[in-house]
Amino acid sequence: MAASQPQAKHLKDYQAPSFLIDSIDLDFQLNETATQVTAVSKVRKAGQQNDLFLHGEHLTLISLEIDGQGHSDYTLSDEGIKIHQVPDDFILTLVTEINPQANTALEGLYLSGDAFCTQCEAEGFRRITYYLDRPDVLATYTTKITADKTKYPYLLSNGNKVASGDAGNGKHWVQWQDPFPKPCYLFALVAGEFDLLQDSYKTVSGRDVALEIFVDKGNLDKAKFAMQSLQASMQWDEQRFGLEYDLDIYMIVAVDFFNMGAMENKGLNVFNSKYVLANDHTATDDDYYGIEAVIGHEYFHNWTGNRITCRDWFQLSLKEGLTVFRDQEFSSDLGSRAVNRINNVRIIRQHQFAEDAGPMSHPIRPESVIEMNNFYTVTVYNKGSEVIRMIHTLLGEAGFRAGMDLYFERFDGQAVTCDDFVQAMEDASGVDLTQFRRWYRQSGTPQVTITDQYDATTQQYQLHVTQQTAPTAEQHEKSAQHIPMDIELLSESGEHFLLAGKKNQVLNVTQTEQTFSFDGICSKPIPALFREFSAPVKYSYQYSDQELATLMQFADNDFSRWDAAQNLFNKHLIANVTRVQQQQSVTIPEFVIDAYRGVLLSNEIDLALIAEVFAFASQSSLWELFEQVDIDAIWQARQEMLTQLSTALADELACVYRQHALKAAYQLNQEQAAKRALARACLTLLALSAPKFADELAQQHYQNSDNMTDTLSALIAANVAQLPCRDSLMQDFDQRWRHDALVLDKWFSLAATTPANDSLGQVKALLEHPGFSLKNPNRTRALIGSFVNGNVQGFHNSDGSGYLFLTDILCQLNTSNPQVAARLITPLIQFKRLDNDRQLLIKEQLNRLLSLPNLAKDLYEKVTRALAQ
Ligand code: B3K
Ligand code: ZN
Repeated sequence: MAASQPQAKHLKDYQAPSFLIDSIDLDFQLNETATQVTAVSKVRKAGQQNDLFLHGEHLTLISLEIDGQGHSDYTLSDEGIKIHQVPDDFILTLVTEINPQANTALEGLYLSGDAFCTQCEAEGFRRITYYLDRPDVLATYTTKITADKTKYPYLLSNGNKVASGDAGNGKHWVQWQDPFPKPCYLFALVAGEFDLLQDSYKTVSGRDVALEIFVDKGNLDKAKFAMQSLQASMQWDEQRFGLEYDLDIYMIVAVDFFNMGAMENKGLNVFNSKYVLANDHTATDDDYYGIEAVIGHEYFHNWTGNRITCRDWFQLSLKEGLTVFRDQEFSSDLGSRAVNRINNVRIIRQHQFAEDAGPMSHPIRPESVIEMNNFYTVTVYNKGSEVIRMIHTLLGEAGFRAGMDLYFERFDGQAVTCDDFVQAMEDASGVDLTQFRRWYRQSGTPQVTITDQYDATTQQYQLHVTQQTAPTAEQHEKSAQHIPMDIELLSESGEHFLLAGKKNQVLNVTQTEQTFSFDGICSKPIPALFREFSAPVKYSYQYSDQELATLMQFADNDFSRWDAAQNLFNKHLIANVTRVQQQQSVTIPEFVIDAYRGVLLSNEIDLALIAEVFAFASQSSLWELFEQVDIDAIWQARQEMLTQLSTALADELACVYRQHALKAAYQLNQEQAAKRALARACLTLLALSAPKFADELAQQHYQNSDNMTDTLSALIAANVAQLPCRDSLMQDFDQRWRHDALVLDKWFSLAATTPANDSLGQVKALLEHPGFSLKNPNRTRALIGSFVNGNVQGFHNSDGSGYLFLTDILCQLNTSNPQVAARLITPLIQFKRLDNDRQLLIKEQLNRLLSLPNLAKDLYEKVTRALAQ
């Protein structure tokens, strides 16, 4: 048990700060093991209290002065310092010492390789100095950094560089000034030796902004795409939202040791190198799109997050949901809207629905938190974005834009709440969002059930809609949500019935039970429901195979076509799981195979969409379809269905593969990417029924590839089907790419997802690979994360060995990097729908964690919530 039990904080207890800090001057004397930080803050009283409490952790206090006088009336604790009897207005000078080298949690100031860098969100600044570490305290910053000249030629912080000089003894210094008041979570400092890519951007009002991307020595050629993405982001935000950049310089630094994707620090983003470095030989199409999206996301935060920030951390979705929405729109405007939508929905269905159904369920605005880092979740981010998207659907593009304009006009420079945002949307558009606000406080996935009725004599069609949200772990009472349901109605031959003159209509589902009537419908229609995934809900309607095939072919909305294919597969998967459980054989009707054949050979359907239809849902994403998850039956049913599809479509798959595979020198564009994706889908599926043939194709594919996307396609096919060439290709890849950390991560990830019987043994052996280190989050996620999330058979082995293995790793990470540990634990806490034997094995491991003497609060929160289920 943790020494003293960590306490939760509650949204309802929010109180405005009783002191404010208007400006802070920071001085860093950088040293790997003993960095001295001097913080001079202008503090003023804003409430009734006489004692000032400042957060601080892992700090050594050297001195404390008030208005230049030594002050010893204070109390230190593990959480911070309480300074007693302070004046109303004063200058507080604090000198502290920290040890960046010992900081393996990668929060606060730490070393990534040979460079110093920081990560302060959510509550990392308190590891740098004692401070009011809360987002509603906004101050202007000046930062002076002094360090060794040769080891740290670049000294960076937020804002504009205002002075620099020689400090003697082989040291130099640089001073930065950030004119925009900000909360301390946006503070950043970087010092190191880098290669620098420079460019510029002329803003819409004609200001020149210097753009700088810092990468490890030798990686300059891999920063170009990130630079283009940054310029594209700046232009897009001007065009779509009328938002211009505000400083004279925008810097991005790529580091190898980083807990998450990237961080939007004002004017100085720090990025996981995974989201910066790319060239055609090292990066896949998806890597490129990921870079574009994350560069965009962090850039868009400058307005949604930095200029307007959160009042408290419960409001995190104010900036994250909105910024995810903005980055999704950016990717969709630049690339394929359909492919983007499909992939965003895959995340919701696979991960967010599972979070809602698990012990960590929470509304997009959580109400109670022990460790804030545990709430950077698919719910806050991705469901948060879906909630913004619903507002966009309800208001329309013009209404939404008016709402955004009003939001910026009202709140620029302030720390605000989700309610403030919704109010601006409502005021600007006149659309009533009273009931809609419930999405912010109610967790869980609404289940929408739809039945219909058609009357040929009156030509009236009715949709009966019911909604119900099951109780979640932390919230038992649920009410009806305001759900926008975007529909199309198609005839049997695929023609559209016009709905108020249009092919689609958005229905407002607001009651527990509701009926919608449509007149003038001359034959029984087939409804396409939740077009474009217009709400983050699960829905059911008893479609026949024939109806789904019609939607796959004729729905106007690309997402709906893909979704119909999902429904068709899922419907038969569910039936086949039952058959497997009853020891019957798995079957797929000829008609269903024909429907897939029709898609594969279609000249009408976009290639990218065909590729998405043939990129079948992973094992664990199918779990959402079941109340009780029978891991082995689902595995068998899926595997056999895919093998049967593969057998039946072997000729067509081979033909489509040949038509599109490896046709031209690599270029990153939508058309080519679609061809590569389709070739991969064909090859991977073919490998299941024709391993000998696929083995030849995979080898050729690997040898002839001039890019990482195709190289990986060959490896993926060889890996999932355990083709004979698998081991030699893997070996060759390892030899070839051992020097490149990001590419090696792909190799670790493939190795971890091998379907071989002794996969756990192989993963354990790889802990000794020279390129592996638990200290590096990317490597840890590549090997351990891929195993526990992507290797269902290996991790969920009924002997419990996978659970034991993960827990052993978590015990180590608990002390070195609790944030990474708390991410990795996810598959271990979402056990409620698994069989009893596995549940028992898992609980045993969770109890083992709970008995650790120093269980970090990140893990404590998740483990206790899981065991309380
Ligand atoms: N705001 C950061 C995430 C910080 C995570 C802290 N554990 C990146 C982002 O969402 O843009
Ligand atoms: Zn973000």
